[in-house]
Amino acid sequence: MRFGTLLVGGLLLSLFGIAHADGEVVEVELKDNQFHPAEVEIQVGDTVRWVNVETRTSHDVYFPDHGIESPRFFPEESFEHTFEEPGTYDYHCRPHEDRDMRGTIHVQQRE
Ligand SMILES: [Cu+2]
Repeated sequence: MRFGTLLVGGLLLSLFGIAHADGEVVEVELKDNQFHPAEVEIQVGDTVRWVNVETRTSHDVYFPDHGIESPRFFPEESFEHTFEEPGTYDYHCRPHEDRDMRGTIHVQQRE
């Protein structure tokens, strides 16, 4: 059971995680005016990289409660942020807030 859990965890890490200093880098794609995935779980010290994969639309990433904001970025551009405090971080894209372009980053304390 424990071995199975470790195996699945390792597989998920190898699929979604990319080594980056002491934390992982998790990618969120900006596509069709949505964040994919909209909900992400990471650990303290991990980095989220938002990658614009649209054909022509620009977006931004704005956390109104945490003072984190990106400039507007265009297809093939990205923005990243490393989360150093545990918590729930709600964000949205300011140009597309009225289209419900939003997401949440859940940052867990590293064990
Ligand atoms: Cu947008």
